[in-house]
Amino acid sequence: MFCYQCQETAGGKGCTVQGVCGKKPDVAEMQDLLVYVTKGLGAVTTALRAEGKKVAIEVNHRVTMNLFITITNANFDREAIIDVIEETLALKSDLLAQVADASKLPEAAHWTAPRADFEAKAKTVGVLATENEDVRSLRELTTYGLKGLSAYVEHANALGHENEEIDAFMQRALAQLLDDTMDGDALTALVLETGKWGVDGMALLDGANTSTYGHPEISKVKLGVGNRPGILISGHDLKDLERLLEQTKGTGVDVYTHGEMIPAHYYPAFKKYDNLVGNYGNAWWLQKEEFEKFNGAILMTTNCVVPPKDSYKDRLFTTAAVGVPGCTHIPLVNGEKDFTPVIECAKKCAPPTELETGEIVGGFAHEQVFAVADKVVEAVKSGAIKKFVVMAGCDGRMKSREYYGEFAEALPHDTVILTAGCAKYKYIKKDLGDIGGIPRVLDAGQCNDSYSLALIALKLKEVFGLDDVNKLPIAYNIAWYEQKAVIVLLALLHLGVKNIHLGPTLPAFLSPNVAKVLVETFGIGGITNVEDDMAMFGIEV
Ligand code: FSO
Ligand code: SF4
Repeated sequence: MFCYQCQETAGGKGCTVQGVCGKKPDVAEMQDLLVYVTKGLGAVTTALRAEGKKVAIEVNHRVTMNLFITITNANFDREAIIDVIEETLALKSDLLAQVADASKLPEAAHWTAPRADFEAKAKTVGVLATENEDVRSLRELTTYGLKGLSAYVEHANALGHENEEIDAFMQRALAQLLDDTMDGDALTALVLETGKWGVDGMALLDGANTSTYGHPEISKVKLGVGNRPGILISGHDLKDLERLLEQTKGTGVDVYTHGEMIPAHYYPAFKKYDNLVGNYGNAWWLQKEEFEKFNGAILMTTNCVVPPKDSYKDRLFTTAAVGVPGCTHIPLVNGEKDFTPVIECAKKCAPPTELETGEIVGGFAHEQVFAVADKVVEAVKSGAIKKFVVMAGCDGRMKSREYYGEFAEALPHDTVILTAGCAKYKYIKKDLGDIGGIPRVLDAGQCNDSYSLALIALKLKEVFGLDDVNKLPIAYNIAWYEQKAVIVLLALLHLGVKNIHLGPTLPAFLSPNVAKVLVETFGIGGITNVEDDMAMFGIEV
């Protein structure tokens, strides 16, 4: 196997024996093959569109789901992935028969084989199949951006929001990743174009979430527990949370959010459920201890699942793109999901063991921040706020990420942290105070809500009458982990944001030449230590 798509990749170079995430080589291979056949499907649908033919929504959904399955910590179930490859091959064959002139399509568009041959093929189509390291780097950077984008589009689709243009782009880009005539310049342009569609994808999801559940508002989220059995729901899928809350009404089972589901509490529509108790635990990487202590049923709606311990494996359920061998998967049947097995499991469980008490405050997505914009602008003008620091992104296992908690604490009191994604768990429970009533940590929501942070920056640019978003007093100190963070980064680059610092380490999939282009064109950099970085960001401590 060879995988270097996430920040925790072995030795900062690549996982070759087994994933640091727990992904075994036989699963990694099938993910490689799934990406390959999905590229082939993209080539077929792109040819159909070029011939003026319509591509069905189900095909678009197949592509996004396939890519989502291969995101870090989404699916460890080899058999389930093989089933998806078979389904994709069948779909691809049907569509290929509709292409008038298939002679120019790449090999991946034509390739099909019985299950028994998957393994041999998989070994030939991985990341290292591209020999030139710069071409490989640009191809993978695009691929990871597309994976992140597919997750956001899938969540929007789950709420009935579609954007055929984004799907058409993703499929065309997949096809272009098979095209050996795409040189470095063409691939660099494709990377940047992916960022453009990343903005559109996040806007699609923002529209889906806010039109369905209302605009996030300042909210307090409880961290303690009740005395009834519970279900812990993790991941990003708000539709699954809604279904679960509807189905647990009157059952005596409480629902708690975990990890990236915490921002659900900020949406008006979820406040009406009195069995939505609060948030339990922290970011994804602490789940082994926290799921054990939760005692109840656990529902993983998206990444990030860690291969579970036996102590709670029978209480862990998956749905959508997520898969863990041996855990019950709740399928979508006729547009609905039946969470009865999850609820019945919870009923037999003890209430959660309390980890902490207190509450956090969040809900600072675009509309809420715009509502207090006068106050914010006044604070900037008076000098009460000297700088905003975007600390969005991801949390993870590496000890080096303690930097982010230390950085947040070391920031002077005239700075405000803008955050989104699970990176916030490093500092959201610390009392960093407020500036004239404005909390010093403003959490917009999930990683996809980085879109809100971009809108807030654009709004500030307008209010202050600036011609360039980079003239704002905003520093970008972003923590990344997996491929959704890649699409967020590409989206920010598309919006013209410069001098973003990424940590705790730069992506292994950036070749020296590609990294050089990003540094020279966009001022992208890494991090060092809190003290030096404060100076580097021009923050006076
Ligand atoms: Fe992932 Fe990062 Fe959203 Fe976390 S991009 S790791 S679970 O911030 O948040 O899915
Ligand atoms: Fe390694 Fe990350 Fe790939 Fe897992 S997802 S195999 S940890 S690079």
